Amino acid sequence: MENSRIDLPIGVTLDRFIKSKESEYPTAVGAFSQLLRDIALAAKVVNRELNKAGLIDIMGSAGMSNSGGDEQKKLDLLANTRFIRALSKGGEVCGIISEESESFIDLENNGKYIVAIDPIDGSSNIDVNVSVGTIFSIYKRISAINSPLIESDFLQKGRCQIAAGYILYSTSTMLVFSTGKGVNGFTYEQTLGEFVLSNANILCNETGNIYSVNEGISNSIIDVKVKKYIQYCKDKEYTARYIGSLAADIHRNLLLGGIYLYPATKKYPSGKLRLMFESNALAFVIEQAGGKATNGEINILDIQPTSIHQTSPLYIGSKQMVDKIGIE
Ligand code: AHM
Ligand code: MG
Repeated sequence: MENSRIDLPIGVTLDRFIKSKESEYPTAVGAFSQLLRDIALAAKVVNRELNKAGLIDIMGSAGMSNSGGDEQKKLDLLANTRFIRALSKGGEVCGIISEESESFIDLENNGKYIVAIDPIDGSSNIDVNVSVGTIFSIYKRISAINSPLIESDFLQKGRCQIAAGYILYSTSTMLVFSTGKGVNGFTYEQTLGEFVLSNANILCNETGNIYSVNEGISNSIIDVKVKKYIQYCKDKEYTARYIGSLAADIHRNLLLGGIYLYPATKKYPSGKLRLMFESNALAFVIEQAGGKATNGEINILDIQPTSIHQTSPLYIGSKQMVDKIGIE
């Protein structure tokens, strides 16, 4: 893994960080930087809205479901609007897919980038004041500019991501992302209105003693080797930690070492989590930090997506722990 060491001090703003790293970005330096800024701006807006939960009428169900059949919360829709608006304005992004939208959005411009976004992940936690996240992936457009976008612009392997990350709305709000050269975390400083570098060059421990799985699904896990692995975690007296908010669960395990599992179950025979909106971005970040993510058979980043909303089992975290699942 190429992991460019940062010479910038903790506390440097995201903007300065982006400027200082521009020479490392793949192409179209200015546009890519602006895209990251747009994501950060939308994150600030969503953070502001989330902080009002409980004070104004933005909690609870919107009375609709998304294409995966999940109930949409008011804040799911609000965050979706905020991110799409922020990404549409600059012209850097030509197409967007969102967990909250049925099909892809063609912005009909000459932008070079495609964004996949889960605007609020773990939204069932909003109403009880528990951490939620935003998860995003950035790809390069494949089709020629000046032509309509096609599905293959979006159905790219996770390996093709040029950047990915998440925003965690929690004790503090953090933006953690990778542009393919290591992982850096920025904490939102409310009074300055700036994300500042707080966790430089995050590395995931090779192993750990935290396992994160919804134990309620234990009896309906299809893959026997996963059942055995969970039993192994118990035999070893590992610590069980599960928030039910993916970015938060991954973030903890990224910092402390651990594994997150969402296997195929009788209810979700191909897994619950969305490859394009959740698993790919987090797999990219974890791999850049030295960890690993698989679907139990192959690396998440090597799965060829066949539909925008497809799901997959997900085993992600410290490399040795993920590898252990495959060993009977
Ligand atoms: P969502 O995208 O509808 O919010 O669902 C995804 C969430 C993840 O954040 C979390 O890890 C998982 O679903 C929890 O699922 P479960 O409640 O089945 O354990
Ligand atoms: Mg989600």
